[in-house]
Amino acid sequence: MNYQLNIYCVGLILIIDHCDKTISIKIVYFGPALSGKTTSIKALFSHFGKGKDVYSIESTVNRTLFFDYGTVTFQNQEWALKIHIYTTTGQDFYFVTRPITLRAVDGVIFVIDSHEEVYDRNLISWQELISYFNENISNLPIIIAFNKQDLEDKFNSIDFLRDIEYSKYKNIDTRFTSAIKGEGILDCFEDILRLVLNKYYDNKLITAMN
Ligand SMILES: Nc1nc2c(ncn2[C@@H]2O[C@H](COP(=O)(O)OP(=O)(O)OP(=O)(O)O)[C@@H](O)[C@H]2O)c(=O)[nH]1
Ligand SMILES: [Mg+2]
Repeated sequence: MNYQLNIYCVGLILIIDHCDKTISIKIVYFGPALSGKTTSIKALFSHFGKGKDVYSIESTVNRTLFFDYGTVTFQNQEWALKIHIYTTTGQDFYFVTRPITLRAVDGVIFVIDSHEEVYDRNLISWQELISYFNENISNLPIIIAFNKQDLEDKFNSIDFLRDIEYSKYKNIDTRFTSAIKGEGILDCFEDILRLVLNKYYDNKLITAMN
């Protein structure tokens, strides 16, 4: 058994493996159908020169059936930080897969479709996301990525933040992205890592292990 320690923290899991000297965290891209989750993960992996390392379970028309998945590892002399990255499917036919993919998540990038015609789909998807966490949602690290910024007919991000009562959430931030152009994707990823790691640092869970 490799894992010497699992830390359970308001429904979230950070796994520190002292044998392998690896810290593993899990990030999930969540959001409504066709908002750009798969495009975002692919753009992220392209940034790291790992474009071929995203594994997708998808239909013949390139819609995500279950999830996309890939890992990125950052290594210093002693420790490795291994980040497991998933996307959920936006298709409601397969919605039962979404809570499964979200299990033990450390941080969520909520990918918004900024096209004004689909505003409500984003709200419904947000409501679904928070329904999986109950009261623990207010501490969950979340980056809201207003994707498709290259479109002309976008809704106002402020309206969305007002409608979800953004100020209720403690570990949240926003970004503007255009996944199709690869813009803002790396910033989004850095931001979610910062929120996740700060959270554990604040709880003194990381230093307590040394
Ligand atoms: N204009 C524009 N189109 C985008 C952007 N990101 C994604 N798309 C397009 O939106 C469509 C859906 O993109 P996907 O990445 O498959 O979306 P998804 O959220 O993974 O979709 P599902 O997994 O089926 O829910 C594709 O045609 C993409 O090319 C963007 O930033 N701008
Ligand atoms: Mg997809």
